[in-house]
Amino acid sequence: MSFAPIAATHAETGYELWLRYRLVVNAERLREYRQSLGAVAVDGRSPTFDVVREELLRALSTLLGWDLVISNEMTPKATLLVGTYDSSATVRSLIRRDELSGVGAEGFVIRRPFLAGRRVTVVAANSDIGALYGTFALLRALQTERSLDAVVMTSAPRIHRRVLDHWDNLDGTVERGYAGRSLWDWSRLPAISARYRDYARANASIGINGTVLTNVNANAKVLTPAYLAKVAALADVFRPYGITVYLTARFSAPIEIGGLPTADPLDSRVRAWWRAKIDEIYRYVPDFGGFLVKANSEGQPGPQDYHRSHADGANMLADALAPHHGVVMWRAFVYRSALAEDRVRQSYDEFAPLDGHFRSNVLLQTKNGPLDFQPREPFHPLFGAMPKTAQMIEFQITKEYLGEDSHLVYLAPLFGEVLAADTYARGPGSTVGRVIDGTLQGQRETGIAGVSNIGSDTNWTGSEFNQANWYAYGRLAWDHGLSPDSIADEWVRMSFSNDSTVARTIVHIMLVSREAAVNYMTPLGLAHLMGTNHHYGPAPWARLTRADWSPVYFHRADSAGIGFDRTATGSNAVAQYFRPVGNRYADRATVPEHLLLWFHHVAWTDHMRSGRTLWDELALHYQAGVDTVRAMRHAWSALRGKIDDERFTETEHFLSIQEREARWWRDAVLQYFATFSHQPLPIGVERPAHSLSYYLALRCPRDEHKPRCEAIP
Ligand code: GCV
Repeated sequence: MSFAPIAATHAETGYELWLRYRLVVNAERLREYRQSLGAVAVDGRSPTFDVVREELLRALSTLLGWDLVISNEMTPKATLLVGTYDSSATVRSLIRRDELSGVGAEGFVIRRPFLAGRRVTVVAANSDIGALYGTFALLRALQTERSLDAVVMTSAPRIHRRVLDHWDNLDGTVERGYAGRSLWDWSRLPAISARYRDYARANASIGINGTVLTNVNANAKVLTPAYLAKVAALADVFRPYGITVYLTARFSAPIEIGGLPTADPLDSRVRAWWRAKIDEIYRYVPDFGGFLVKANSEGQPGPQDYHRSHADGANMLADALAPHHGVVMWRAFVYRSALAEDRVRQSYDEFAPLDGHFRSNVLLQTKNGPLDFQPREPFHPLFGAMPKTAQMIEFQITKEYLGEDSHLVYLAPLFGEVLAADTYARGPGSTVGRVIDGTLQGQRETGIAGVSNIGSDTNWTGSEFNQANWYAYGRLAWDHGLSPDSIADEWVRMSFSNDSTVARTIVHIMLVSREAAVNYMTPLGLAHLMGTNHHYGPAPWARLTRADWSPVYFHRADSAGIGFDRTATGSNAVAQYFRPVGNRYADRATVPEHLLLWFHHVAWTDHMRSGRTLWDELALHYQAGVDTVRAMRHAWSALRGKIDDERFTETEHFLSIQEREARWWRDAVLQYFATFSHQPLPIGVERPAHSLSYYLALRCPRDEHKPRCEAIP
């Protein structure tokens, strides 16, 4: 062994993500790691074990500053061993069978037993992919400079399908441009770029095991042979990393590419067409995962076009996929333009009666809340309400409604809040997390989806801090009990530095950021005050022909008050929740104040729990949002010189945009609502810099790739 030269410092582009291996700084840890992990054996042969070797070589040679040699089987000198029960006799001799039996196909154990008088570190699993996940867990511990005593662990994912949904189009754009340009270079595929492998590495490192390559607003062309060859090339790259490929299925594909006159799911020609198409897909991709489908939603075709139900549509595809062990992820995001109704009721009303009608290989994929990825929503009432149906949750990692790239908003608190919410479906403790992981209602198929924020930007996600949301999604998909602060701490230490001041400062900024965004965008249960075509800046005055998409429809401000009455005197959406939850939401005395205006129309002068009037409380929340961003900016400025200039400057710039736009939100929304409330701003709220007419005239043009509004002075 010899010391490798320390890598010359180079500009930080963000490309390495959290797999940013650097020499361990803590001298005591470095000594411990060098003593204990200096000789490595990866005792197994397969493409996945090759990935384990490559990753260990890349990581340990840098973390330890070693010129490392990795042997392909156990040696007398090896102190770190990676293998499976089947691949390695040494694993079998050191790890009891029953220690592994509980971790399933993807879990792993890390142990530090004695072998011939020496302490060794063993990463063991039942499968090669489990060994890879264990390897990444060990590396995470080293990157965060934890003592080796703390790496002993037993870990298994709580949810089976942990999927990224790319809303990527075949022309290289991404739905509304949130994630920049698509990562998939369809014109060059099946030629493979190194980026695809790095994408797979990053996902495997956090346990993501599925990717839906294409937009839910689907294009049937992806199911044609020319595209299937490209899909197969990606699947080949992802396979050793345990990542399964899925596609979106356009329901009208039998007409568009199959030449049939109908796509009626009960028509025998249509069923035969899908069977043949699916058989063909499996010839290209033998381990294809299945389809994600958006049907009869926002203009997408679906079974209702033929007076068939969602179950008829999903089951038709499920039957054709079943012989290949594929699944259908059928989205529950539907709403009709029935103005008299409450849009947030519609998904439940349409799907709850279908419980028990879906095949066992259909997962109903439901957004976290009943509206559409708002900064805060109550959990979706379908969770727990369909005990005979496998239910997936869909989060949005990309920040469609949360300031896209330029606002720093760490989403783990949002994800965690929903997963920990108690549905009461089977009494107290019936959390959304337990519905999704199948333990509450006994589902065998389990899944979670995150709408990807990954594009072709060098730093993948458009901003450094958007990477944290990809990371946090993966970690929570693996274990929804993890805390947002521990995930943030890991991510910061891996991505930036183990310096405790740096870590503490950045973690703090991240942890306050989501509530800040709620406060300056939509506090106290307000929703969808964003401009209707760009979803970026404030437009509470916007009114569309499609009234159920309009801010005015959602906030219902009038001279008496503001908020959507969803109690029995209004749309009665509260009745969709299990009784203790519904009753709690229905009663002004018990509804959580952060959801107040979601469920109630409240007079401007009514008193809140603080003793303040609603108007004053609302105004102070907007001010608190601005103040928090200002404090985030201030905290960030103290990191100058403590982290690299590139990422310091990028974030400093974005935070300045965020502060300016938080003020824009506060001033535009409060001035608009003041035209109803006729109340002055309370003491403590800064006076708006511009008149309401200024904000009304501001244009936020829609740009396909990165929507941005005109700069606010
Ligand atoms: C993919 C919202 C978004 C749409 C998106 C849709 C969906 O309405 O604005 O861009 O379309 O959700 O989730 O299907």
